[in-house]
Amino acid sequence: MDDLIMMGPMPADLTEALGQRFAVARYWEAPDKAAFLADHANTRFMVTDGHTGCSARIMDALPGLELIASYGVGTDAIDLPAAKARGVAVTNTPNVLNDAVAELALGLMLALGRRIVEADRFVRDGCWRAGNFALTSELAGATVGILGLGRIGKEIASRAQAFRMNVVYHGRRPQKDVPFRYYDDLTEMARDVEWLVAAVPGGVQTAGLVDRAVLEALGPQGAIVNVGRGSLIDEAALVELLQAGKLGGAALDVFAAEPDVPDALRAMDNVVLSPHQASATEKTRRAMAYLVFQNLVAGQAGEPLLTPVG
Ligand code: NAP
Ligand code: 8YV
Repeated sequence: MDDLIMMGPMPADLTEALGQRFAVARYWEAPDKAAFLADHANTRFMVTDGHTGCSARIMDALPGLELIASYGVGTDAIDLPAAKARGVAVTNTPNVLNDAVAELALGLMLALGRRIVEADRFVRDGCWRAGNFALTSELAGATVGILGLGRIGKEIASRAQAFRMNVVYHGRRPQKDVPFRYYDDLTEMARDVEWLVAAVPGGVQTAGLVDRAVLEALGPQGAIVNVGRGSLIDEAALVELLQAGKLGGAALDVFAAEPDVPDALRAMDNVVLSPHQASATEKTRRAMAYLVFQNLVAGQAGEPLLTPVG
């Protein structure tokens, strides 16, 4: 049996399937990481996820490594240049999670705009008898700016259209055959929209893309939704502007230092918080697990990988 390093816990069905095909070694459980890596230096296969990734340092300790299969589409936690330089292939799980992530993005928008979380608390706490809940705002007729009109961004856009929203977008370049207005300047787009939904990858290139100027441009009537990565947003500026009433609201599935979420965000009613669960439905996680497995099987057999990165 080939060895396989599992960097962190994986779903039970994937763990079981991998266990039937590989001798699985569990990195996260090893008390002495250096000794673990030395013991498995010739391992050819690794499974990791979007949080744990794989650093160049770990790759250096595993000269036999051939394939890193990641359970997730975002690869910002994997040092891709290091993998390329060492001839290590990387796979991820694109497309199979688009629906689930787009659904959560719309769910967060509805929750924030219609104040669904607060309204639930209002009823549970017995406040209703004392008077009606505050008026809220609807999505229909509002403009949403998609930051990152990629696989997931496009699914968010089509759902926003179904809600009768006007869709615009920003990316590094305009796309052909897309019926939405393109903004080459993110701050300018933020000024023109009520909703800004971020669905771009994390990593150094996008760190702090949603900066103070973008959030200020969004303004007191605007709201930010983030299903991309926490690193995209200047979180300190976000907190400060929300507290000062200079930004209308935020609905966040991802955070700069998750699972730690700033107390200030947890204290605000105009903030909806979600524990990085956009892809976490039974159906989607099964499909992601299957793709990870298929990539590893292909790699083991020397066949073309199903979803190589780059
Ligand atoms: P994708 O198809 O590659 O789309 C990414 C989009 O971001 C592209 O349209 C790209 O457009 C744009 N983009 C990239 N760099 C940019 C930059 N510097 N400035 C502006 N736009 C930029 O990726 P995807 O499959 O939709 O996934 C997107 C991300 O969602 C993932 O990388 C991951 O971080 C996140 N995600 C989160 C969850 C969750 O659980 N919350 C689940 C899945 C994915 P241009 O190339 O035209 O710039
Ligand atoms: C997962 C994600 O939460 O695909 C991604 O990029 O962020 C999510 O689908 C993660 O990769 C699983 O750990």
